[in-house]
Amino acid sequence: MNAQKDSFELYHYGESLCSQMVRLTLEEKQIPYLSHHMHLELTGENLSRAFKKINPNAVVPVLIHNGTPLYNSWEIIRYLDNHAPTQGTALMPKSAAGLAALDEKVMENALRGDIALGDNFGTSIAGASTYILAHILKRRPALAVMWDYVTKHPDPIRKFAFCVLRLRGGLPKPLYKKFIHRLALGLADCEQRLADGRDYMFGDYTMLDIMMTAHLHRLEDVHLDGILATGKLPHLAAYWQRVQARPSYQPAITDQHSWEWRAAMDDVYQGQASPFLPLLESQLDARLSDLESRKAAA
Ligand SMILES: N[C@@H](CCC(=O)N[C@@H](CS)C(=O)NCC(=O)O)C(=O)O
Repeated sequence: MNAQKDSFELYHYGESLCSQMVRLTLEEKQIPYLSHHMHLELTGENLSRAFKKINPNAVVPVLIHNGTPLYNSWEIIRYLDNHAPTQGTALMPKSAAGLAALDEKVMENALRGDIALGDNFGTSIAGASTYILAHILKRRPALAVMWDYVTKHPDPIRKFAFCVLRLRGGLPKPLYKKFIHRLALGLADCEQRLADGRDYMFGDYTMLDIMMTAHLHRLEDVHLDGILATGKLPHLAAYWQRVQARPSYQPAITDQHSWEWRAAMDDVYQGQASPFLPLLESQLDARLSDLESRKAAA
C-alpha cells in the first residue's frame, strides 16, 4: 500500500454495526482515514440529497478509496485486506477450507439486505436494537419522521419499519422473539466453536472476529450481555474480554460512541437487564442441550 497515493474517507455512524466493523478493520490494518461522522435517526442526515449522491441506498458505512465509493461492510473488509495484505493484521484464514468456511460464517453475521430481519445472527442483533432506534426517532415530531422516511428512504421495507418504530415505539413483539431465538442459536454455536480452547473463531484473528466484536458490543447495548455472566458461555465470555483488549477496540468502538444512542439506551433500559434476557437464557439452554445430545450421538 502506498500511503502517499492512497486516500481513504469513511462516512459512518458511531453505533452502526457495519460502521463499527469497518472502523475495526481500518484500525487492525493500520490504515489512516478521514472520518465523516454522521447522524442517522437523530437528523435523517443519511436521507439528505448530498449523502444519497455518495450512497443512493442511504446507508452507512461508505468507504471512499481514491475517489471510488465502496459499500457493504463485509465487502469493504475484504477489499481492505486484499488492498494491504501484509499491513497490520491479516484478516483471512490461511487455508482454502478456512476461506470457504469463513464465507458461510460471514453471511450469518452480515447485515444483509436480501433476507428478512431476524433470519441470521447479524440482522437479529440489529433487530433487537430497534427499541433504541425508536427512542432516538422520538426526539423528532412523528410527522417530520414519517415525511422523511416515506419520501426519502429508498428501501420500501425500511421506510415502513422506521415509521412503525416512530409510531409504536418498537416492532411487533413476535419479531423480538424471533430475534432472541436466532441470537441464542448463534451464541451457542460460537461457544461450541471456541470450546477447543482456540483464541479466535478461526484460531487466528479474522474478519469474523471483527464482526463478532461489533455484535457482542451490541449485546451490551441492548442489555442482554447478562447472558455472558450466567456461566453458560464461558469460552465466549473469555473471548469477549480478549477482543476488547485488542488495540483496535477503543478507537473503533468506545471512542466513537454517539451521545443520542447512549441517552436512548439509558432511557430504554434504565440500568436494568433487558426484559428479553430470561427468554434468551431459556432458548440458549435448549440450544446447548441440543448440541450436547448431538455430540453424544455422534
Ligand atoms: N449491507 C450494508 C448494511 C448497511 C446498513 O444497514 N447500515 C445501517 C446502519 S448499521 C444504516 O445506515 N441504517 C440507516 C437507514 O437505513 O436509514 C452493510 O453491510 O454495510
